[in-house]
Amino acid sequence: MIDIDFEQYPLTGWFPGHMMKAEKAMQEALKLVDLVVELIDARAPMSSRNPDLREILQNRPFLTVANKSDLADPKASKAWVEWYAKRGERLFMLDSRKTGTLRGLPELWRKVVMEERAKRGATRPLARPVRIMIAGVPNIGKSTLVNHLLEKNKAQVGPKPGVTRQNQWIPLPSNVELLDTPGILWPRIQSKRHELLLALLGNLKEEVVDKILLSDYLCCRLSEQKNVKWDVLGVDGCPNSPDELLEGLARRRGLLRQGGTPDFERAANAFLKEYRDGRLGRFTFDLVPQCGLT
Ligand SMILES: Nc1nc2c(ncn2[C@@H]2O[C@H](COP(=O)(O)OP(=O)(O)OP(=O)(O)O)[C@@H](O)[C@H]2O)c(=O)[nH]1
Ligand SMILES: [Mg+2]
Repeated sequence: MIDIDFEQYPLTGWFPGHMMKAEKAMQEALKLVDLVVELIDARAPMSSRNPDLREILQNRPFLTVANKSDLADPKASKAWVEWYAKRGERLFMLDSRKTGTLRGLPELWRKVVMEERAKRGATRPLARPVRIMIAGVPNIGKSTLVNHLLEKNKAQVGPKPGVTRQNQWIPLPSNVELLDTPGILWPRIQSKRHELLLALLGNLKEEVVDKILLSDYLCCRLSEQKNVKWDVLGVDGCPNSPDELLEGLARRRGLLRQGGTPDFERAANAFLKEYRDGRLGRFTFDLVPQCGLT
């Protein structure tokens, strides 16, 4: 296992103004919604949860959906679903790009809303569509999910954070209205490792994080995992250091500077891309807490 002290590097503190505005807009839209669905990342079911969200959303009925499960370790996903269940919460695992896995979701959400209404003493049926807010960190797939539930590309989607800039209501045929919201982070990410993990998952703006540092972090995290397809990168097994990996990758792919020295920056980008495209395997970076229910 490779170990590096990442805490020696300063936090970026990336929390752009539009997120603060988005948070306010979410708070205002709250009174209109019956249910909030938070999308988290199946690869990091703890670290990709916004710790402030439950407070922001007060007592609204709340569901958690772990997206991008196609990139997470299936065994770990099962363990996370069980862990949530022990706490009396249901966690759904989703690959929101696959329409098949989404079937029945709006109906289920509608049922949750009806149950909540009954618990709160409502006796009359709802005379309007059920309204559901889709919230979560940037680039987690909120708009992709909304489009696939609608079976039309109405919400703008893109492989970087900050694509959705405003709340957008999207009516579904099943008498459900979805509110697509801009992704938000929280202003106080406490540790560099946490920030690097979110950057690795694509939740932070690319430009704010040093690519070589991020690739060092990825190398460390993969060195903790089994079944990494290191051969895709042209190395035999887990390297001894991130530099060894990048140097091997650069030489193998001809990513060289003038004079034949390895181009670490381009190698880091290639490494990150292979991981993000899922070619190195499926990994979950947050472990289920072992003792007790925290
Ligand atoms: N592998 C994988 N990729 C996904 C999944 N869902 C969405 N994506 C990809 O993730 C990227 C971001 O998707 P968006 O739907 O724009 O994400 P968003 O949460 O709306 O992002 P913001 O509007 O920036 O907050 C796109 O490149 C999608 O194709 C999934 O389940 N698995
Ligand atoms: Mg979006």
